[in-house]
Amino acid sequence: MSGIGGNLRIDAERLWASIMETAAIGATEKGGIRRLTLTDLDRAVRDWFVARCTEAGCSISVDELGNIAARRPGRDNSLPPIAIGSHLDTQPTGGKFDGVIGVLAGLEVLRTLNDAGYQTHAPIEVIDWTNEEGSRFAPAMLASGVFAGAFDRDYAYSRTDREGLSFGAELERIGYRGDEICGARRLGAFFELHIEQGPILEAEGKTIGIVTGVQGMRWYEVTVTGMECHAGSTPMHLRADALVAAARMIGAVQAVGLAHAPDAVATVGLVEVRPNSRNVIPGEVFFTIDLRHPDDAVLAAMEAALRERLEAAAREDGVAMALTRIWDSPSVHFDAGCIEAVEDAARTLGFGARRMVSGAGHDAAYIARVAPTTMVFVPCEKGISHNEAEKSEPGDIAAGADVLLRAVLATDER
Ligand code: HGY
Ligand code: MN
Ligand code: MN
Ligand code: MN
Repeated sequence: MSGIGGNLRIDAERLWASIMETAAIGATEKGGIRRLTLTDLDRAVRDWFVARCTEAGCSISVDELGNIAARRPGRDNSLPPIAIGSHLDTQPTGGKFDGVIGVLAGLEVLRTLNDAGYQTHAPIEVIDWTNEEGSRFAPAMLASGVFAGAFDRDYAYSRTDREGLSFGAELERIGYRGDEICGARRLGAFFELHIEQGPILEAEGKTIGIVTGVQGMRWYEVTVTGMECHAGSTPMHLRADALVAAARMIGAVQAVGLAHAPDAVATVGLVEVRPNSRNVIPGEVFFTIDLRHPDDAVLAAMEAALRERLEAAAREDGVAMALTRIWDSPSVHFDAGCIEAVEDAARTLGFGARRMVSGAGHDAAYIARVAPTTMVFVPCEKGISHNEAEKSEPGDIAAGADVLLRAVLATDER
């Protein structure tokens, strides 16, 4: 890349300070963040983001899914914007960096361009995608999925949390239901900076992950129905214990994951026992399953094996079992041109880098359907994420943001 663009570097301290500022919104005692989608804390961090981008001279648009786009004009505003983004919602025991660094690195790119008086050819947009985590409202990446045409608006609005509150009502309540049609605008390219959320970069001593794609992911819901009965007066051979059956099924989920390891992963993360009383034999258990694998055909085989095992367990334990797939996000391959821009930037800036597939899901997985897309990973300590102890170094995050800046400017110049 020619000219001053090649010499621009982000302000690492300012970026770190913005990350620590947002970490205070929903801070937990253990040093993490609890900032679930469409809660008052999500509204607070959105308000913070809109205020900072407005101060940076951006125009703000909010679409009907609550996706916020902060736009910095370029020389030719008829061109589709080059977008940078990620998410500001977190897991219940989330960390300071998951999603946040992708949005705030975008803000830092805008600030750096402003400081340098650098005018890009195309407009630049920084986007906060609603409900990436999928913890409160399943599935994950819901709003970037609507933007990419994977879901329709009303399906997203209809999704409810475990208290029965709907996505649409909560979006309205926090005041972020915009009127722009979600997905109506074209993006020229999309770049997402994210912590790796795995151990590879740290183990190899690399600073930058050049992300070539995202593995396939499927989510399921299981309801096991037995018979509530008295814990004291019901003989063991007369029971239809939903929790004992569910426990065997959960063991089967792990067995399916292990059978296709090391590339497969299988997780049961949410379990509800009803009536959840210590002297009642559980009559019903609800639990979720998260299956992932880089190869969609293997993912399909894992699903078939899972279904067979759960049905056999239900028969043997004399309970009913309903297994519903609620989400299927096929594996994704990112754009070769964007990948090269990231690879060239890491090489020019002298950072150790390697190509890799993402184990975690990201908004980029859906945006890749509608725009040339890729991701930049930076290490996190011991690969720990979705955990309040999540940690990433200021130097690594700054390196990722500089690679992002350079890749965006190189794409803008093409
Ligand atoms: O589930 C995921 O991989 C993402 O963190 N939502
Ligand atoms: Mn994330
Ligand atoms: Mn996450
Ligand atoms: Mn994610």
